[in-house]
Amino acid sequence: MKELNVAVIGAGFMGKAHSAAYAAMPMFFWPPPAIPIRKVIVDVTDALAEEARQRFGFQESATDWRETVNRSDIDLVDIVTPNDSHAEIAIAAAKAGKHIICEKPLARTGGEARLMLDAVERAGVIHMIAFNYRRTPAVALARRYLEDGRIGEILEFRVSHLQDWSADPKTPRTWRHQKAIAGSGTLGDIGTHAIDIARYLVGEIKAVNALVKNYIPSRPLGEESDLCGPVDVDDGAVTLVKFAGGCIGSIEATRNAHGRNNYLSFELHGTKGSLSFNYERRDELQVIFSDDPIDARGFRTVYTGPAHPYGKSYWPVPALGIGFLDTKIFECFDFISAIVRGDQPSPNFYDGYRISRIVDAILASGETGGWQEIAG
Ligand code: SOE
Repeated sequence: MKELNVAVIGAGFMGKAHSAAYAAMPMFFWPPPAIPIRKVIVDVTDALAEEARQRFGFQESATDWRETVNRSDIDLVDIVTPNDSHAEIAIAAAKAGKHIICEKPLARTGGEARLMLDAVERAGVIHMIAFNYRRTPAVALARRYLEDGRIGEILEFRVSHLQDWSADPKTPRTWRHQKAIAGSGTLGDIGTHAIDIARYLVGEIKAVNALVKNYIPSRPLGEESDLCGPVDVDDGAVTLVKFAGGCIGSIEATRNAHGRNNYLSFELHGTKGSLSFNYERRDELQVIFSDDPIDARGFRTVYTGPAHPYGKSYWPVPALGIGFLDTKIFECFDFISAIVRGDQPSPNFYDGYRISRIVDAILASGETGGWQEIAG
C-alpha cells in the first residue's frame, strides 16, 4: 500500500481538523489512494508541538518549519498557520518539491497569492486550497444537478456566510482582526468560502460592487485585559456580483450576525428550477424543478446519503449526519487522490489566487464606491 509522509505546519483548530482527516480518510475510502502517514507536526514551541504529536498521533514534533519542509522523507506539506505565514511556507515547500495543501485564504492579498501560484507552478507540484464547504455532499449534489442541466441556465445566485462569534465588542482581538496578519477581516476569513461556492456552482466572477464596513474599531487585547487594540479590518460586506457567464447575484459575509452560527447558505435560480442550501442543515438540499407536476410544485428536501457525492464510502443511511470533519475527510481524499494520479485537484492555488483578487476588488469597491472589474 502506497504511503505519503505528511508534515502539518500549525497545530491549532485547523491543525486538529486536518490531522483527524488524515487518520480517518482510509477508514472510509478503502482501499485508499495512499495511506497518509502523520509524520511531523510543527508548532511554535517544543511543548505545544510535543502535545500535538501525542494528541494528533504524529511520529515526530518540531518547531522549525523550514527544516521540516526540506526533509527528504516528507512528501506533502499541510499549511494550517495564520495567513501571514502562508506565502513563505508554501514557497519554501514548493522549492523543496513538496505537494501542498494550504488553508484559506491562500494569502493576505492577490499579489501575495500570485507569488504562491508562481512557486507551485514552477515546481510542478500538486497544490490545493482547503475550501471544504464545497465538499459538503449537498453542495456537491447541487453542482451535479447543474452539470447535468437539470436547473437550466443560471439566472441569479445569492450566497451568504454569516457568523456571530465576533458580534460582541467584548470579544478579544484575535489575529483575524488584524490586517497585518490576516490581510482582511470577514472577507478573507469567511467571505472567501462564499466566493468559492459561487465560483464552484456558477463560474468566474468578472465584476463586483460592494458596501464594506467595520462595526467594532477597537477590541480588548485579552479576556481579562483592560487594554484595547485597534481593529483595522472589515466586519461585514454586502456585494453585488456580475458573473462572466451572464448570471447576476450577491455575496454577503459577516461575523457580527447574532443568531447565525455558521450560516453558509445559497439560493440559485435557473430556467428549469431552483436550489437552496443552508450549511446549518447540511444533510439537506432544497430543490424544485420547473417540470414538477403543477399540483405538487414547491421546494422539496433531498437528504444526502449513499446515492450522492462521497456517499458510497460513507454512511449506509441518508441523513445520518455530515459534519465539519467529514468535509475535511473528503477534502483529504481528493488531495491524496490527486497526488497519486498526478493531476491538479480543485480548488487549487489558481482558485485561491482568483479569490484573493476578488477580495481585493471587493475591498477596493468598498473604498471607492462603484464597480470593480476583475481582469483575466
Ligand atoms: C472563523 O470564522 C472560522 O473558523 C473560519 O476561519 C473557518 O474557515 C470556517 O470554516 C469556520 O469559521
